[in-house]
Amino acid sequence: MEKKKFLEELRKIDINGKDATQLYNEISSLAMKYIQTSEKPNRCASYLSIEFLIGRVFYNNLLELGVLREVSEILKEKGVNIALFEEIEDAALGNGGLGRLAACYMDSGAAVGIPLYGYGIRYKYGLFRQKFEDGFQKEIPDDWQRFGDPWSIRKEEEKQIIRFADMEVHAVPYDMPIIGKRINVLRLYQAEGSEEAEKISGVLYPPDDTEEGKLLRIRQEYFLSAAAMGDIVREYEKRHGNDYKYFAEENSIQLNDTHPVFAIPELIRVLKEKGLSYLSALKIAKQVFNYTNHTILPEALEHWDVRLLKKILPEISEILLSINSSARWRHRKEGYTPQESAATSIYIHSRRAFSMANTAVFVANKINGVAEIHSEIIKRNLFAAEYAHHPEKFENVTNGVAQRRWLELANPELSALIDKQIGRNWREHFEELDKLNAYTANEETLLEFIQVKGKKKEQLFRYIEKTEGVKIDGERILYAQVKRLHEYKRQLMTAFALLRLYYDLKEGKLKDFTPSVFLFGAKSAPSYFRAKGIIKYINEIIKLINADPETNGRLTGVFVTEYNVSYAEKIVAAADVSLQVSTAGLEASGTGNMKFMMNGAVTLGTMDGANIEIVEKAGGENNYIFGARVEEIEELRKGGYDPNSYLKEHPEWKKIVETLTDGTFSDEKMGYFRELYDSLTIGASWHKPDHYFIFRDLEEYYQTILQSNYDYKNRKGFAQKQFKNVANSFHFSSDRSIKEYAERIWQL
Ligand code: 26V
Repeated sequence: MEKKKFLEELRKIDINGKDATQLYNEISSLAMKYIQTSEKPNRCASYLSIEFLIGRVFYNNLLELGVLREVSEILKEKGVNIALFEEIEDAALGNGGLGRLAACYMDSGAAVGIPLYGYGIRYKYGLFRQKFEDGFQKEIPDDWQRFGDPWSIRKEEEKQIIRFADMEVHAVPYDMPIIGKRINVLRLYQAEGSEEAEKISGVLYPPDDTEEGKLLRIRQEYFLSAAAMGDIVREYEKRHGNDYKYFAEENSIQLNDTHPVFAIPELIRVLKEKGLSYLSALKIAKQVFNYTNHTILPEALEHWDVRLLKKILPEISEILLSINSSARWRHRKEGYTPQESAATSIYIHSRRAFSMANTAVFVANKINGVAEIHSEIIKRNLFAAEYAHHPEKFENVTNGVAQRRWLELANPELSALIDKQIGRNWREHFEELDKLNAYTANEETLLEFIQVKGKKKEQLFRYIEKTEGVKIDGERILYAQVKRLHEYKRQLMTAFALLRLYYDLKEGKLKDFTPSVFLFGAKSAPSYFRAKGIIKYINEIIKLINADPETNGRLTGVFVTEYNVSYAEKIVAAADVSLQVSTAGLEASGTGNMKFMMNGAVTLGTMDGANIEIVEKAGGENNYIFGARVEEIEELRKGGYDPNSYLKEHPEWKKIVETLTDGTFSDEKMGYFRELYDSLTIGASWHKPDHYFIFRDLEEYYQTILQSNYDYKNRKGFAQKQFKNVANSFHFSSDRSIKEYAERIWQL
């Protein structure tokens, strides 16, 4: 980029009479003029994902271009505070970890100079925006495009036609530059052509509880897959015409979970259309595709009904059946037992449906989990049959996060402190953070760290006061649990612990309690009844606590509204304690845990996902681990777990849990709380009572919170634990992850 020229042009911008949106568009468009994407080499990797949770690009892009400071200064001269653009809402084209991971990986690919090209969907409406009414979640459509989209370029000339049996749809690419050592491209497709067509890129995860909803999901997944395959094949043909023998050499395609798995039959379909035999096409597919699994929760593993598929994608359905036959044939040849055959089957007779995960597992060259424990679990349980015969296909790549967004941008104050000790190189070489270990006992460094933490908390508390109307003052220890709302993440367990703190404080049982703030942030899927009940319940508890003058000043709860990437940047920088309390074995990795660690929060959590690696790197003595390990959970699941007898033996917890039904709190007769109570004590739908083992871990959780609270009294000692987490977070850079993908999976 010609930095000087850009800055000169920027100086000329007339700000008079322009509002934030106009200025934002003008400055962004100006920057775009100076961005030249890198040449795409013959050999590169493609990353297919149904979600890309980019967050706000304005500051990040200026940072990556190396002009953020200058732009801020020039604007200041003109009387504009660069923070003005925080008014511009970020596009949430994703809903959680999987989507944010895709965004961090794009960032890192560019930063370390790997040719990595993203393919996704340009949803008109991203994940809903959240409001609370009386403590109930309300969803508002996320019309992000109303601010303009200056960071993308519509590529009309590269539009393609995607064919369904009953309709044709135009896939129009919008290219977003991803800036780093290289400038890569994230290509998001918009569906056009008719009102029906437009629905395909209408909204992220449309409800799939009706047949129409399921069809729309299938259309979305196929739309993304077919557009991406069309693009990759077309690029290839520019170089080699109809000779496909170099295709596998030049392409690696990463399937981010199963949503883009239709890319497999689609590539085979296209190659057949070009004249290759089915078997040669399958052979190519087996070399180019790789699959990342991001969850083992059965309800999230996709199965598509053959009847629905036949209706709108008959050829794809036929090819899936052929792949199923190929798999059966090979399994026989390789001696899979009947049980193993059944477990790996692509077409599942009893459900009359295709297993998208098994399709990916059969075809993929490499299959990976996203943290060590998760990769072990998929080898041992979910994909055990395939692992028994093909251990060489399995890899682990532990997730990572982009330190440029999650440390440099989110926490300039801590970044400055790090720069002072070890220089600025960590932005590109995060392993250098290790050098901070030389300062973890340095009194002056710790005092500065405490100051930075205090400042970030103060900034967050002022922001919360403005946006949520909750006033928090004075020295507080800040506990944070921010993530999607799901039962397995056990926000409900935190709610119980919080209520217990409140009662114990009132009863004078907690003498030396350091004033604390419990912060929640989470969106619930709109149709997830129990998750919505948990939100309401937490909000009720918070209302009770915050209104009580007796505990006020010692305990505060806050459930931030509209938790998103930008809010996360503020929270991870401020938190003292990162709550990561999923049932062991169920959180594939977590990435929030890494963001908190980088910013000097200790992890208070279970031995699950990447928590295990965090503790391994930063030391058990610098974190707070509690609860059943995965082996114990697996044992309990086999039988012998009785949540009701636990409640009988622990009246103090019984009292707390019964606030769900004894009238302490009201869900306005909507039945939410009763249903939650029943799910814990009787079981509901296909789940046993307390399916996520809250009562097994509750008391230990509570004691661990109290321990951390007590330890915080020694502020310097606690800061040392926190700073050790910063110093040892270097393993969790997505630069490291993406290099592992490049070396071990893409052979780039
Ligand atoms: C499934 C569904 C089902 C339909 C409704 C919407 C929805 C949304 C997401 C999913 C599965 C997503 C899987 C996922 O996000 N996994 C997360 O991936 C992170 C990145 O690897 C990882 O850190 C988290 O532990 C894991 O939960």
